[in-house]
Amino acid sequence: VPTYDRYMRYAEIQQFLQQTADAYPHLATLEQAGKSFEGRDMTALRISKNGGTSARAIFVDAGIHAREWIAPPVAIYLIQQLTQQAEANDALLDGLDWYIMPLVNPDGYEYTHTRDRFWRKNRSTQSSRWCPGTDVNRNFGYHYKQAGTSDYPCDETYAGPKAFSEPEARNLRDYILKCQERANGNVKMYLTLHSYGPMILYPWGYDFNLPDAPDKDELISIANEANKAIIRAGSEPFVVQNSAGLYPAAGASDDWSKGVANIAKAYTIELQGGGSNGFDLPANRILGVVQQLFEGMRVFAARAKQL
Ligand code: 0X9
Ligand code: ZN
Repeated sequence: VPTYDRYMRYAEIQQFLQQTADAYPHLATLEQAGKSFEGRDMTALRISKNGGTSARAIFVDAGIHAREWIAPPVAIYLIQQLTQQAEANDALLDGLDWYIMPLVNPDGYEYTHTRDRFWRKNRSTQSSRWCPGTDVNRNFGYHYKQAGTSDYPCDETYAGPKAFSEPEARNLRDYILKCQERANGNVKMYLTLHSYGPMILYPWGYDFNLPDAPDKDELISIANEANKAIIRAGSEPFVVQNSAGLYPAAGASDDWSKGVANIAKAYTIELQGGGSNGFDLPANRILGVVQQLFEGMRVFAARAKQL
């Protein structure tokens, strides 16, 4: 049973995923996407009523950035709702498969619990032993390093020595592609959970002055509808905007998912901020946020089915 009155550690999250797969074998399958730089498992759950053969699928991940602690609980609550409350939430499971990876960057996440609460990157030492860490969300191979990234290992947005140099980015890439292949291209939505906003960002984000995505209106309409449901659940409004409007940043997982993995609707959800610098939302806010976001998930699910 996960807890929402404090932030769980990596081992507890792993245990929850394993226990869910054990308790709901007809619904949830544990999938290993590979290991992080320091050797931790990158674990996902496939949640499906049909053994992964539903008409459409959604991919959700969280924890690309280590310090954004509110993101993994949103993915975990979603998993809990889809399994423990499968009947009540049948609308989210009927004709729809879910691939959910709640902690993409376990090394960085553990480091934020033990050493530095505001660490962002992974813990890779391939480029520098003095300044470890590459920004996993600058390491994807789509318009790599075109804008908003750094060549200096000591920087927070260091893009790494080359595209997909980091095991976390590589494993996430390979796992998304594997899901997309098994689903015959029917993974239609990618939601990557970050903080802090609240914002819902849609592509593209890899440079200044980019052309609009061809499906911009539909991207916005889906995000607006999800936003309404989240607000109705008691949240302050999310700002729906183009991700380059926040700031241009290339090599992020959202643009790659849309541009390369063929996932039509890709969003970076910047969850509610709090605490002294925005990334430290007090633990007594977790439950409210995960419940509010789940109301948005209902909308993303319904719209994904129509794509
Ligand atoms: O900078 C990022 O990676 C994301 N913001 S965060 O504060 N969570 O670090 C925004 C990424 C938006 N997507 C693209 N620019 N492609
Ligand atoms: Zn982030």
